[in-house]
Amino acid sequence: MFSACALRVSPIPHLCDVIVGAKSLFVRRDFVSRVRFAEVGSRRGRSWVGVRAMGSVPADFSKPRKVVKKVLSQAQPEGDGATVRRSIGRPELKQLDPFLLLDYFEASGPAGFPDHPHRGFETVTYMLQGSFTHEDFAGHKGILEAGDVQWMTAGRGIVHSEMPSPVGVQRGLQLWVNLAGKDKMIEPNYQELKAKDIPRIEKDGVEVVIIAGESFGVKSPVYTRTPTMYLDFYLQPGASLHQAIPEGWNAFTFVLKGSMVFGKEDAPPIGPSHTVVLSDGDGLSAWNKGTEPAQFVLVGGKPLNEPVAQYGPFVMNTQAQLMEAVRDYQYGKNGFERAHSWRSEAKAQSTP
Ligand code: FJE
Ligand code: FE
Repeated sequence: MFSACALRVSPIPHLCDVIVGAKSLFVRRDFVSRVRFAEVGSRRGRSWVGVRAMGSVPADFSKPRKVVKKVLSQAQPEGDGATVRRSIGRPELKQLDPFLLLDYFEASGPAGFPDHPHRGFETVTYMLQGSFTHEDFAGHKGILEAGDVQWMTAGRGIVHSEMPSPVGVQRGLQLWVNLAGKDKMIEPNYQELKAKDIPRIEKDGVEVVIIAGESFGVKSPVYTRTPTMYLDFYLQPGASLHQAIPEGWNAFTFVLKGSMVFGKEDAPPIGPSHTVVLSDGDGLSAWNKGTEPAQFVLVGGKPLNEPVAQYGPFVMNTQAQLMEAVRDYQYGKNGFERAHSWRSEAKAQSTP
């Protein structure tokens, strides 16, 4: 009963013309991206056109994003006995404004990131497996479990300890999002979300965890001072997706499991631990053409277009501000007042 239809991009923005035989109708372009068949009929003398949506037809992004760079991350030691696969932040991917770093971390046994400072940016920690204890010099502490997110705005200064549980295997991602100059010296702040508070949508073989931004019409409750999107996608073999990404934002993907095809259907598949930097455009199409389920994160953000002066965990705009940050930390000033009288419980336990 359903018959193949022709599509014509209409001169009316956001609409497409679906043509079936001699009849046609206008539908929203984002809907048309999934139209495969339409139907024409008549009832009580009135004719009508019906369309059927399908999940696997390439989206009609007017400017689809493509792969412009592909980089493999090897495991490297970091912190105290932990291992990271560094995506953004490695020499070939020094900065992708507003992102400074993405580490996929793995730890088993006693390992972690003991007492250290931050100023001028945000750290976003997303646990994939196991659990992780954190505590800071202002008395804020807690445990992150699989699926939980901690969105920490370091602002003018945080000193903290981040210690994966010594029991079992801990895996997760830590993203560093830069702050605009006007926000670098704000009071520190935490947004902590348990897995159950983070929207998770499943549709047509695609599951997405919406850490920040919007997907499938659902928004994350996280406030991103630097406009950011952060999505964790799971695709069954044969599944595909079309995700809008604001034009002008920088965006990249990092593959965690399986293999993914990005940008165009005949592009080569990308395997685990690869970072893919995307060209500009209005959206990303992605396909799992493999035989295993695939997982990848998609991260995008509005560039700050400001100079970046970085010395390890201090990220400012100028060299002078950077030297001030190091001095403030050394002398316990301007937000680092408690830096030296404080020692984490984790550290106190391991060094009497
Ligand atoms: C840091 C070295 C570090 N990646 N992934 C120098 F290891 C760190 C640091 C981390 C980190 C922490 C977690 Cl929980 C996960 C990470 C680096 O803490 F901040 C500096 N400056
Ligand atoms: Fe830290």
